[in-house]
Amino acid sequence: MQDAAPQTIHLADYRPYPFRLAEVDLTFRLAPGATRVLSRIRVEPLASGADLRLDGEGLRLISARIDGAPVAAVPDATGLTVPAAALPAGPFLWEAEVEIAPAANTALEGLYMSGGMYCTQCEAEGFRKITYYPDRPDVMAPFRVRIESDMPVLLSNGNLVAEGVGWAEWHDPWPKPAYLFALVAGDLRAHSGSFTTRSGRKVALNIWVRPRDEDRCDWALQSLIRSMKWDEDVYGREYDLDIFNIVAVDDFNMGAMENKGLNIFNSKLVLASPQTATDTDYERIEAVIAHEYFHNWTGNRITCRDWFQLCLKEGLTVYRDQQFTGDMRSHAVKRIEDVLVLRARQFREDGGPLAHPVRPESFVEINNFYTATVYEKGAELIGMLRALVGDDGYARALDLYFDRHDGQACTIEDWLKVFEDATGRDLAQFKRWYSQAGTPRITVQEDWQDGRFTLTLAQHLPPTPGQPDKQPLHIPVAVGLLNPNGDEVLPTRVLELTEASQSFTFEGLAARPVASVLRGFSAPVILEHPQDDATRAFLLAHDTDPFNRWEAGRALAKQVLSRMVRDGAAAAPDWLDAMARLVRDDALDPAFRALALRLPAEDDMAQTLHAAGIVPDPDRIHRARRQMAEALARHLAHDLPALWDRLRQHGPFSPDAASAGARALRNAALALMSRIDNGSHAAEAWAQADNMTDKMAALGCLIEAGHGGPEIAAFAAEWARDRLVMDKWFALQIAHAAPSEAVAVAARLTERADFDWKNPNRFRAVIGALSANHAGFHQADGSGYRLVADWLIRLDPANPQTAARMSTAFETLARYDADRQELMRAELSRIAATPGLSRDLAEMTGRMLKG
Ligand code: B3K
Ligand code: ZN
Repeated sequence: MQDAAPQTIHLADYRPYPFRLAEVDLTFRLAPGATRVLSRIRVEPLASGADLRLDGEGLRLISARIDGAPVAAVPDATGLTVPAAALPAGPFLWEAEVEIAPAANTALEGLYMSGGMYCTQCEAEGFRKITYYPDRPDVMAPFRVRIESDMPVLLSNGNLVAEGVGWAEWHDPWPKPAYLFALVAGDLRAHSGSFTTRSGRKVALNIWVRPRDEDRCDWALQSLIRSMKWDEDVYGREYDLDIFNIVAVDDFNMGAMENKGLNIFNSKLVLASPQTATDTDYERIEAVIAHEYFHNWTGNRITCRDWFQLCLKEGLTVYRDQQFTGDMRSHAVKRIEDVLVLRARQFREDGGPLAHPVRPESFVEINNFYTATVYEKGAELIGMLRALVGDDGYARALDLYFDRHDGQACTIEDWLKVFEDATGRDLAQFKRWYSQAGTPRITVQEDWQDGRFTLTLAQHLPPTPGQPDKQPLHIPVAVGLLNPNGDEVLPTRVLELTEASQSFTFEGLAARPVASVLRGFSAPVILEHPQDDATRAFLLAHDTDPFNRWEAGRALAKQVLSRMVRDGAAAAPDWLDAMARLVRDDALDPAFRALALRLPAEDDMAQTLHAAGIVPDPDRIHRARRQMAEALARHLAHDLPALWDRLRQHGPFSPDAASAGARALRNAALALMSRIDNGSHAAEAWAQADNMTDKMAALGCLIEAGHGGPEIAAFAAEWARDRLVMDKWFALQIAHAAPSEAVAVAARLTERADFDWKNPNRFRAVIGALSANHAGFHQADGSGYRLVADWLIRLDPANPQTAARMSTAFETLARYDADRQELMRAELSRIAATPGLSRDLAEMTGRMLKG
């Protein structure tokens, strides 16, 4: 069915739904081409005179009845309306039967098929593709679901209440919005366990996968058990059903989905074995299992009033999963990783045409707002609130939130009010973080006079689309001071910046201190703190705040690299020496050292140069970064092979944080050595690798050294039948291709029979990897832009959501030179002009072209 004419939805237009749904009863008669869905809904009017409006898209209506009598409801493109005059005065029973075709559903939204199984994805507005329903998060109801199918395993939300051959009935007692509905039917195997909650409820846990994948589920199961325990220990939140099911599916638009009691996951975020998954996969699986589980309270028990409030559940749940990973692994390392992602994705978004507030005020397609801003910046806002009210205040506010709002659909106003009520603080100015888009810049000025040290902080929030003028924000800036000998003279203190410019004075200091500003990255801002190479090297060696220690090294590296890009300077000795000290410091966590050794990414440098008013040249950035790595490899020519030898692991593979950190450092050393040894260590590493982490690292180095042909072939021969491993194989070749070859490599890969482009993981592995190869995507002849645009146009009719998401490859267009900008605009215009373009992709290209 054709998309309805796109309409813009506004937060200001919110109106409560005029009916309550007391009970929802669904029967599914599953068949790939013609599934019948019968719904029986007890409806109670909340206001008189309201029409009954139900959402519905792509449904074939078979029958509709009210209290048993047929109603003449004529569906339109987005649903159907029963006029108030045709409704009984009091409560009534709505019954409808519709037909849908899951096998034809390539958009992977609503009920669809993946690898022969049925599954659903309803958030945000997919339930309307299953039956007629008020598909909005503030309409919550208990669901009873009967599934009829010859598939051996039949699952839905809640508890299993009855089953027989060819059918099963589920009941979810917790009122929920339709976006949390889920159904799965397939030939599945369970890897099972159990968890007993602190009040003694024994919960059956199942990870459902396709036959033969059962032996790759234990990490996910153990991650789930750790998450359940952690949420009890840290937030006092217990699980509330007798069963918790997770299902892995191969075709999935995102990572995973928190459906009540029946989470559905992209199989890449469930399945792990040492032979097939990297350390990064293991860490991500643990984090996403936790994230979806934590949604049970922050998202499901307390949900969003409307989709503008998405950050209410996503920002908070991301913040919770970040804390969890920090507790399981290392807070310092996790914070650095999170800030790297924030800068790479959210700052990038904030700096371009797609910038929007954490709580947007309008949208055309809500799926386009599952963004780094809503998620990652949303999480930063929680961290800032906590910095402002302290750990105790945060704990009190959260307890109040769960007490006051359990079972409700809430807003950001409700959220901030619990903080105000629990702590007595006024958060009116803080609230601007939710409505003003863009990344604030804070400039720092130091003054030292008569034993008084003054820091003057000034904030500026640049204009963003639709928001030319901004008000000052309430920003927690964590600061510490060090003595010139490296001792801390002022432990971390949170300064509250609320004015455009403000000074903070520190008295009683014997010598001019070195300031460590924005410790722990206490706010999502760009800090402009003029410090010379030597001061940054000093902080990298001495800062007591681990995040700022890393940050000093990063700022130094960026300073050095930007001089190399601009004037062809050589890698600065201060930086080389600082890196040498770090590599030799065995007291430092290897995972931390691995991160500190990682050079700034090319896209990050382009962003940094653009922010400094310089037009980035992707090829120059690429060359300078290579030279920087080579200079470091030469400088550490004696250290690296020794480090690499020393970190060799013996015994069976373990995915724990310490072992993963050692592998990360060892592979960082390998990557550097490979710059100057023509790949000889990488060849040795490849031959010895007994796990996927080391295999991928070695193969990447071989490709970059200009080798790897036979290894690429051997890898493909070994793993041809494993979709997840082959995704890595596709992506790796593009990620490590030289800039002038990346487009050709990607184009060649798209010609393979196993380039199953309708599978989002495979599409991302090729087209996403090309967009992420900075100098490859931005080839001056426009071939990178063209290939990506061709594939977005091809994907859009099949899967608008993934096409729209991948179109963000073009969001950085304003950074580059006039020729590249013109080429990128031409591709965006070509996409925009495609007949029948989806609402999703039309909104994205429209926003990018508008700028
Ligand atoms: N809530 C889902 C995301 C749904 C995306 C819809 N396009 C996963 C998550 O954030 O946990
Ligand atoms: Zn989430």
